[in-house]
Amino acid sequence: MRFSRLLVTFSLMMMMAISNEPFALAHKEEYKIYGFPYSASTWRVLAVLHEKGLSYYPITVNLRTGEQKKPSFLSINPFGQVPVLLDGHLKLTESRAISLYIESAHRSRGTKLLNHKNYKKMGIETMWMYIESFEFDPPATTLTFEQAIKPMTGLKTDYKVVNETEPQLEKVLDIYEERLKNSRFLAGNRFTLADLFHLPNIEYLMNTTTKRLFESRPNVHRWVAKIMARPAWRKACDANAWYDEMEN
Ligand SMILES: N[C@@H](CCC(=O)N[C@@H](CS)C(=O)NCC(=O)O)C(=O)O
Ligand SMILES: *[C@@H]1O[C@H](CO)[C@@H](O)[C@H](O)[C@H]1NC(C)=O
Ligand SMILES: *[C@@H]1O[C@H](CO)[C@@H](O)[C@H](O)[C@H]1NC(C)=O
Repeated sequence: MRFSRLLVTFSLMMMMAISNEPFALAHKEEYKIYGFPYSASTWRVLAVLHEKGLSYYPITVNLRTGEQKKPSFLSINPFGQVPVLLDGHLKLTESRAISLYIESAHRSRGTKLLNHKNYKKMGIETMWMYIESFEFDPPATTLTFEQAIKPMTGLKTDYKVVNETEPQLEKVLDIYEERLKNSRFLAGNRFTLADLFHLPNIEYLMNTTTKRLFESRPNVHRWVAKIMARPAWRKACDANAWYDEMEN
């Protein structure tokens, strides 16, 4: 009796040591995600969850009916935006912060999306994450909004804005083209959060004429093809996968 209890305790300790995170398998309802299956920022977080092999509990906030601006949702995120992550009593907004949180909480699980142990590598990775946020995202989001989001909601694309914004994106892509000559991914030879953060806008932009800016740069093109093909990404931006998860 005592021996078997000891054995159970020992096995549990071993499991925790191996997984480096207590109760890693009991996460089924651990993460609740308020999101929308056509929302680029929601996809960013879902990509991380799929890379890590974590399931999640999806809560749909219908952006098409303006649910995100209703008092019930504003009490969850006063900015009226998705995604929002709930981990027990912890609530986080901002898709990149949520991504970093999940990656840090499950560093040894699934795809390792950052170098937590090497502060120099981490520095480079953080730098590329911020380059995405401050250099790539502003023009990319404008181009996505004009050419992909507006038409979906019955609004007209402003081609003057598109024409003015594309050169800003080109400047960034020229720098990426140089970087990717000598590096398989932006922060080095491994896929990291820095690459992943680009995917939501790229997914939309590859359906627009802006696609040519990516395709005319061979190293950028190779990188885009490689990151877009990741199974975790294909699942993240598949609306059916969101609804399937709701049924589980
Ligand atoms: N910086 C935020 C942006 C979130 C965001 O823009 N979410 C969009 C969907 S992709 C949204 O909720 N839009 C609804 C609205 O603003 O009314 C993040 O990365 O999470
Ligand atoms: C945008 O640029 C294209 C290609 O140069 C041009 O044909 C078009 O007239 C421009 N549109 C606007 C509204 O400036
Ligand atoms: C891009 O276009 C394809 C083919 O029309 C479609 O299946 C896909 O959902 C589109 N992707 C986005 C992000 O709109």
